[in-house]
Amino acid sequence: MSEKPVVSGKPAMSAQTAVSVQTAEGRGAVAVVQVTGPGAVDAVDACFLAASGRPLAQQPPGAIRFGRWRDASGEEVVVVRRGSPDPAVEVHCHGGAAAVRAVVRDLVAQGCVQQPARPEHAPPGAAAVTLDAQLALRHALTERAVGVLLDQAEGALERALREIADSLSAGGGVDQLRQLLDRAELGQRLTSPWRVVLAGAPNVGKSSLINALLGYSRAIVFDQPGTTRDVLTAAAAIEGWPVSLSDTAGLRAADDPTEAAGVELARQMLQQADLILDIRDAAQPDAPSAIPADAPATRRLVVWNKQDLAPAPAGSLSTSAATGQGVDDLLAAIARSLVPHPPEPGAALPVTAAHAEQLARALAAAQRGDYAAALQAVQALLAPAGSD
Ligand SMILES: Nc1nc2c(ncn2[C@@H]2O[C@H](COP(=O)(O)OP(=O)(O)OP(=O)(O)O)[C@@H](O)[C@H]2O)c(=O)[nH]1
Ligand SMILES: [Mg+2]
Repeated sequence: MSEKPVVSGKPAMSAQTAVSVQTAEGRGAVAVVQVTGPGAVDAVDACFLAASGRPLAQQPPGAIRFGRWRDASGEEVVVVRRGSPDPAVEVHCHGGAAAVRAVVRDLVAQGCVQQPARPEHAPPGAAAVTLDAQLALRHALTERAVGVLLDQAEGALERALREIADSLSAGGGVDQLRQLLDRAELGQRLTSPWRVVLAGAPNVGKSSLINALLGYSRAIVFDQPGTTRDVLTAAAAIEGWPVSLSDTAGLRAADDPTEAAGVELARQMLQQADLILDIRDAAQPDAPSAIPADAPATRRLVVWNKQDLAPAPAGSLSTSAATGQGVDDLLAAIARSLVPHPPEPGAALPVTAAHAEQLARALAAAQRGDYAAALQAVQALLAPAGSD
């Protein structure tokens, strides 16, 4: 989750002055960039022209000053001088990504070192993984995701890793590592949703079904095949897990160029899917699956729709988008497919791709009997935040 440090042209100040973006990524009315360390006031003074004309160095701590950023944009900013004994300055600028990047870039050019935002409540000496979880919390997509990330932000992952380190020291730990790695996908999906794609032949009821799953009318439904052309994606929470649901054009060899473009888009969506819902028409039980052979061998659920018109094959997952029958069971099946073993409260899980990679390295080392290398990989995750 950490931002990439910007490389400065100037040598970094000897006692480090750090710049970090305190607000969440994405659009917001205002962003806050914080500068801390001995050179904070000078660095901001080099970039900021107060409306009063008086440099920040001549303002008392606590002063809030309006002015302009000294770059081509001349953007209006508010600067807050904080801190004694430790100097700190906050720059409040427009929330757009470009404005924030420009402010950070200019401060880095003054010798500040860019760092990931450090949450106010990060305990001193907290492991890097705990800080990562606190940062991930800002991007949690659902309340359930918040709950799981909060457990990690309060130390669940850190504690599990310490136990694994103890086991590795005693020549064990493989099963514990494997268990943690099994949850790596879930950890990352708490901040970036699973992609669930509805696909199938034209007219089987994909758009009707996405509307039924979402609980509101998002996609156009029509009784002619070839209705949906573009991919339509909507955010949803299924049993509290963040999911993006995509409706796609009916898969067939289409003559119409617009429809053919839609079918091509649908094929591309299948390549990125975490779960494919292969929608069939219960009234046409002998029709083969329309999912192309080159679709990835990812999770897949066959769903027989229009079960109000004809019985679905015994034991299959079946729905009627028209009456709503089976829709709740389908939601439950999607959740089970994505998260077969929901974590119990307080359970540990890795939250970033970097955690997962490091754990995979540790597991591979432990499996080949190199417990020292495995321990080293785990200890890298346990290093105090900012120590690398
Ligand atoms: N009886 C019945 N009709 C349904 C059901 N689901 C969809 N339909 C009807 O089937 C027709 C096609 O529905 P759509 O949802 O547009 O089908 P689609 O798969 O999105 O079609 P394309 O976008 O053309 O690929 C419409 O007339 C719907 O009202 C169902 O469960 N039962
Ligand atoms: Mg459709």
